[in-house]
Amino acid sequence: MKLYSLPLSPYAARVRGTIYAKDLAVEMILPPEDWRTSDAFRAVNPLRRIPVLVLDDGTTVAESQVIVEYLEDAHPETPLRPTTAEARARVRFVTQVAESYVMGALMPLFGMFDAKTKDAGAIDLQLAKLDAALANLEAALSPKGYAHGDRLSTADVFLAPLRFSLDGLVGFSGRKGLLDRHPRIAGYPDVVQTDRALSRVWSEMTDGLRSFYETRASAG
Ligand SMILES: N[C@@H](CCC(=O)N[C@@H](CS)C(=O)NCC(=O)O)C(=O)O
Repeated sequence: MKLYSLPLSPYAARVRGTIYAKDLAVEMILPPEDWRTSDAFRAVNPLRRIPVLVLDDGTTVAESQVIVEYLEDAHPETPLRPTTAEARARVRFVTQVAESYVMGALMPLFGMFDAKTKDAGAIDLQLAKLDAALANLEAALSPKGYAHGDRLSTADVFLAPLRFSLDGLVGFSGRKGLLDRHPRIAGYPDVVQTDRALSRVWSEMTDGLRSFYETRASAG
């Protein structure tokens, strides 16, 4: 298998976390330079988004949540879903809050803070939306340790890249108090550092962020 991946993409990072946790042999590949516009990449993923998993027979699987679920179905030997239906529902609830509400509020903020003319009112509204989403995520997390219970689950492979991106926003925007009301989310990097798969993803995203800033600096 091959994975079209970008080091800093929180979506690709979820899939890499799943692959590392399961010790799967997957070659990581960068998309072609013109992936956003090329017809060749559109043939790989009509949505023209990263990540995309390419199976050994050439079949492609796109969208990070779909890929994580596919890997879980196809490679259940190291399960990242708990065993009971109730526990699975709780894990899926964490991933749903993280994806639909937190990521939905977080990602536009990078563009808003990066804009030449910043709209302070719109930024404050979006930050309030993010804070409300973070409060919901905070309430959904286990009091300590992994996102759900005491072992790695699909919720963690979503949460670790999300948590990295939150640090990224703090660095990018200078809003240092972003996580003050959310101690479980704030402390989650300690859990990441104890886990082989999550810490590897965190380190790759750190390298990706460094390259991002270097490229920006050299572009002036
Ligand atoms: N819902 C998609 C989102 C993936 C996504 O938006 N990836 C970004 C890279 S981080 C992308 O491909 N953006 C398109 C672009 O930059 O043109 C998923 O979960 O895989």
